[in-house]
Amino acid sequence: MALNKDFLWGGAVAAHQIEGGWQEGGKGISIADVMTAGDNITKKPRRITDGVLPGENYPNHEASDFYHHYKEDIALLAEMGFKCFRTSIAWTRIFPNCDEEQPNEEGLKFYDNVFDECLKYGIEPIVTLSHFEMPYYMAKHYGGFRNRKCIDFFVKFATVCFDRYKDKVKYWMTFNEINNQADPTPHHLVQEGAILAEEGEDLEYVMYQSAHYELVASALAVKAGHEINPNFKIGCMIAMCPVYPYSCKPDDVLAAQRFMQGKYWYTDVHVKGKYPNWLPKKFERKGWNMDITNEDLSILKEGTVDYIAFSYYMSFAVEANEANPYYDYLEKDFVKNPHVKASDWGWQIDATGLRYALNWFSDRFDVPLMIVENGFGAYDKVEADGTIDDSYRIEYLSNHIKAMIDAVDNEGVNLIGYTMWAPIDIVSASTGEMDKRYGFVYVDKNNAGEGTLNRSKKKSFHWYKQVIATNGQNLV
Ligand code: BGP
Repeated sequence: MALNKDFLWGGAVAAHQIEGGWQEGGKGISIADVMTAGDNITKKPRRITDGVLPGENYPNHEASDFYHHYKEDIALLAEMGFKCFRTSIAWTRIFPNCDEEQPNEEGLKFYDNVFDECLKYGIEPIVTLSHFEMPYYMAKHYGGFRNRKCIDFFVKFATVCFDRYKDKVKYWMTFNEINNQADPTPHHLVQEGAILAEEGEDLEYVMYQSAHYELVASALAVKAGHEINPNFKIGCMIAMCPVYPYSCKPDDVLAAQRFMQGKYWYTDVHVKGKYPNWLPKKFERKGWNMDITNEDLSILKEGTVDYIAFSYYMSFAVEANEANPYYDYLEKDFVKNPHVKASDWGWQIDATGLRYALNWFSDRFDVPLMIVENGFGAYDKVEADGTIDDSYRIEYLSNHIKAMIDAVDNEGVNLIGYTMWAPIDIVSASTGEMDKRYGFVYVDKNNAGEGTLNRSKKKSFHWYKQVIATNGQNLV
């Protein structure tokens, strides 16, 4: 058997993409609640509005209504044999604005119910503390993580959760895909740092400064968590899209290496507790006066994570570009990789890249790894008899699981779990669409928000059930 018998098979979602109930149980407005729906066909992007405005379509307000369907949904996960279920705790259910003295009991109770329901079936809850759903109030009134004060708000939120669920949850992660902001577009900054970009700001500087505060907040949370329960496993969460050189031209190879540095330095800080050498050099070159104190540097050292959780969907390729002489990480320098196909959303499909990613982490960091997202967003068709043949999803997942098993079996990668994204159809984070589906379970709701919210099983539901039952041996 390549995989350990305790291997954590499961699936992953995020509160804002599945729960709905945006105003229930005393919940506050999160940054996801002010993001409108986009559309892949017309290429309409999501917009961030100044508060919740009348007449706009905010898909996360209802999402898949897990808030009212969680029992039914968790029963379906149990039917597939899930060993674990990754979700996030919506920060605004616990601290609706971020700066309240006391947490919101009704919000805490909701997650007690969800975790109890999982535990009833022997499903281990795995929890992300912050998954693109920071309080809107924090972004608006404090400037999000560009403000050092927000470290305290996060640590308080984390500590309340650790304390409350210390006997129910063992695996935690702090900030989802903290490194998505490597290319600091306003959209990325809002999702990762809850920063509303201001006119004329140097977004790159703002990103590095606020990412530093987030990393300090994460380290403080790790320390606090270990004090509350020494058995906790608290990880970071990294979006891993390996960057390949477009050719073997030395400058392309260097560009790819520098892009990997630009996208993955966050992992160094989380795991090794220190900045890689190239970063202080960059700050110097830019002439930035960074607020990084000696005390911060000690905190980073003391609050290193127990494991690396990462998402993997696709790989990128880059060509050296004279207009980018320092090889700063900018997504506009990416080129299409002619050797791989792409999804309808242009995400390059590359199972070998997952094996590469596992080896890349394994060579650099001596901590366990967990794949906490991997999946295939696609348009699904419901046949007249109600069945859904999503063989393309099975093909994507089985190729990736095969690559993952090869990395464990052949290269000895220390991998403890795999939670595919996302077992139940939910709102897409990047486009706000319902029709970009990942699930084994279909949710009857479309981009326009129409549908019964009824759940039904796709072909992949039965496939994943036997993948788990055979511990990954039977992938066909
Ligand atoms: C990751 C996010 C998830 C999820 C996933 C798929 O970046 O952590 O929240 O949404 O990507 O992306 P999308 O929903 O845009 O298809």
